[in-house]
Amino acid sequence: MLYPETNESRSIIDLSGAWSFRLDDGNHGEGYAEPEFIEGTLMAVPASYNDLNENREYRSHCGWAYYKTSFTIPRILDSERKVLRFDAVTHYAKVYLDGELIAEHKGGFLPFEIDITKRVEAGKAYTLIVAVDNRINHSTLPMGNEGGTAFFGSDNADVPSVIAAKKWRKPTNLPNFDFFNYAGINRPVRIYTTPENYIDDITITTSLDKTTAIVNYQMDCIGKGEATIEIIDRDGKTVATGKGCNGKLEITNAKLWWPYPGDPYLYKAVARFCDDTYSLDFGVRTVEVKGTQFLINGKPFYFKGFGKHEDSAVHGRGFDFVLDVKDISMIHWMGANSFRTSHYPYAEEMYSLCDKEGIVIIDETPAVGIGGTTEDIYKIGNFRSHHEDVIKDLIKRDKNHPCVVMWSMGNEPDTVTYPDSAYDYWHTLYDFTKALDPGNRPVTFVCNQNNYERDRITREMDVVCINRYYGWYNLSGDMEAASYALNLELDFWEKQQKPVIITEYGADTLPGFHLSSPEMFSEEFQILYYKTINTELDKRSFVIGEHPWNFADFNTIQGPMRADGNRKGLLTRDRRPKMAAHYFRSRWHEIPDFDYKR
Ligand code: GCB
Repeated sequence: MLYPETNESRSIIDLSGAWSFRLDDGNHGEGYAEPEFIEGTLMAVPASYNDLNENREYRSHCGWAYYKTSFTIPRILDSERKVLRFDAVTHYAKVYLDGELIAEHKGGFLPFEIDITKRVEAGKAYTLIVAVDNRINHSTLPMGNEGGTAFFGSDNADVPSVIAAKKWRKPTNLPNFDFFNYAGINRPVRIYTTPENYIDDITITTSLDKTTAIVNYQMDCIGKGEATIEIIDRDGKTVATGKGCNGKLEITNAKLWWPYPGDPYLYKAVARFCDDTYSLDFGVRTVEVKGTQFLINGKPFYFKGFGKHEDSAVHGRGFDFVLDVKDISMIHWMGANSFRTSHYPYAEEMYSLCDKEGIVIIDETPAVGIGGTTEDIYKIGNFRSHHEDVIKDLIKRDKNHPCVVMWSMGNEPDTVTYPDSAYDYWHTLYDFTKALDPGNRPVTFVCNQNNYERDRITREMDVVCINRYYGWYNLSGDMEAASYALNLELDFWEKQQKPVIITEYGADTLPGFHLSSPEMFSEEFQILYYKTINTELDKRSFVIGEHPWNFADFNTIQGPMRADGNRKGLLTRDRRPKMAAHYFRSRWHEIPDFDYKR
């Protein structure tokens, strides 16, 4: 799916701004959205609505909310094809144009679009209403906990009064995951235009034959016309040209895309079809898992980076370009080279920044929270087809980004309560994902701290990605015992002969809380924790990456284990470094991106 661009043949009308907004009061049933109903309070688009109004309902709302705006297409665009594009509406959207339902979309982190050419006339004003549902359950990704149990705390205690109170209270969202369930129109809404005959999609894959890049391209064109493609290098020189909707091109002495501080070299593919044009940046690079190594351009890469979140004060999960630029700067500052889009696909703009800045991404679906019940979630949940749709859409959206080097199908599913069901589910999904990616990237999912001997499926992934909290959630505060336990587990993984990334490890830390003798929550403990674990990781050559949890503090559901959010950030929520950020900064600037542990 192509990101909207303005060029000689295409234009964009940005619908960002102040929309009218109202929370459903629960009296109108699902998806009620008449234009008269909607006049409400002011709401920013894009943004999460939760922190933008002091009424507590905004934060705790569970159900539908309605947005309304209006637009007019300029007459000058009358003859163009017009597409209404939503980059992300979280989690379920119904779109009404002048009162008529024109689209529905499930899933809160990927784009969807509607061709409105036949529905709108240039020069006329239209009303656009978007109904948004933030409810989560066993059929949604991320998953809600239908058992009525809060993610944190002992809400499940067998206390009659508590059980009665849970039945009595208003319907409430119970996330089976640890980040705030921010909702709303989280990413931009745009109308873009194309000519009548247009380029619908472009797929570019590259491989290398010594120093020559083989570039395979595929243009999905709608209508009649001639298709051509031109590859332009960074100096503006044409290095290859092709005719037809697909073909194979060669770039001699190709410059490769390398992670920073290497040169993340990008070529530009200018595709033309009839009157339409689209320019796409792409990189020439290879990715491969070989033995216990992860090779980029044939060289063993070491992942230094983080699990992140799209999260900031006021905006919530709303698209924030300023924050993305700041985050990239902090990633470079710390000497990191990668991150995982935990726990959902991020805004497309971030991937383009990472292409340009040479930052490697493990691209994750929103499949987080699969579990949380004593029953077999793979049997009682109804999420498989949605999971497949999300993977299809993710790959369709991100397939051309050189920064994306691996797909993560999800985070911390239950793989041990019913290990055979988990095996069947994830194995078949792995095959499904593999078959879809034209770029043939490695595929994985991220496993939680569990009985790794009982878990049958994690070891089957191309790269074993494990989240481990030795010394925090277990053996709490005892880093000697944590180190002992970690080593026992690493002995197990060593035998599997797979590359392993520690995709999460960390300790909640209150900035400014200092102790002479490190105990939990102090800045000194966070450093002790990481130094202890890193010492052990450094001894194992099959451990090919370290992703501390988390890049920055972030908001989550309130509960007895969280004071003002999850505080495991190396940075505070407003991106100030804790002491551990300085520790990693000096460590990572010493660790090479390639050939570490050789
Ligand atoms: C995890 C989850 C992550 C949590 C983290 C924590 O294993 O993957 O979403 O935020 O632990 O801090 O508990």
